[in-house]
Amino acid sequence: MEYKNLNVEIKENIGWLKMSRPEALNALNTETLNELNIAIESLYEDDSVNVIVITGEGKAFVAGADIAEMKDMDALQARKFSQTGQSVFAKIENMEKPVIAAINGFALGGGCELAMACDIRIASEKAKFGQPEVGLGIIPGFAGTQRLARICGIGKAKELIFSGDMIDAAYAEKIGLVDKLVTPENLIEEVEKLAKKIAGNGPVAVRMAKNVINRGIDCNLQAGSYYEADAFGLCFSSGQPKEGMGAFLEKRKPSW
Ligand code: CO8
Repeated sequence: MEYKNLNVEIKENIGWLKMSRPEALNALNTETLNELNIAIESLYEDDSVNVIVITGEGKAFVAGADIAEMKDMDALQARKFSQTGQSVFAKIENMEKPVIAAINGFALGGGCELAMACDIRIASEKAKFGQPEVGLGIIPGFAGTQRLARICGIGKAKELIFSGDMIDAAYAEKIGLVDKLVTPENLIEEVEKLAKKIAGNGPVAVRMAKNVINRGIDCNLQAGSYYEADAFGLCFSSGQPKEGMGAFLEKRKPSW
């Protein structure tokens, strides 16, 4: 499918999804969110894709929700817009395939929220982060109040959200918002290296692991461990453990 505000490409089991609305620093309007929803769904359905990477074109990853579109919304339209973004980002978080955010530049407001919905955040040293919504008279609306507190802790979330401060990538890494920092020139290469590594592992095992980590974090240890044992058992229904362990014992690479 042709998208207006995204570029999607599949290469060697990796689905590359590039936010591509550079004239507005890739800001998320309704059209872009709807396209993102379709693209994510189609990469999920495509059996050749094991890992998804989301990145941005130009100097931004995503500079937030589209301020021009939001400005004249009434309360119900704003609520609907918030729910649309939340549901697309929940799809990214909940789908079983791993999603890496390759953060090339500004990740502000809805852009920071998009990055937080991804499983792993790798950022260029030039990237900038923040939840500047309160300066616009609004609050984060794509679940940023929830995910930032869970990722960085309640104090840091409040500091960033109340102040609206923009922070650099080094500080974002320090507070755990970024998992790995790389030079701008190496961003795609580093992300590709990780994506290929993940894509070469047992696909069912990787999906089960994502599922269990995500579900378990909302449970107590005992419930999460119980869920882990179920998922561990479920891996065996795919036949992939037999191949993975057989390959180890026969000193060869597994063929999934
Ligand atoms: N929305 C719409 N347009 C934008 C946005 C945005 N978020 N960000 C940048 N643009 C546009 C600019 O208006 C400008 O357009 P034009 O060339 O037509 O004037 C173009 O992109 C380039 O931007 P700048 O000239 O400002 O570029 P600079 O390099 O000078 O500055 C910044 C870059 C610092 C990123 C600056 O553009 C900026 O501060 N952008 C806004 C960042 C922001 O406040 N983001 C949060 C938005 S609110 C949000 O995300 C809420 C999410 C939850 C919504 C819930 C639903 C209700």
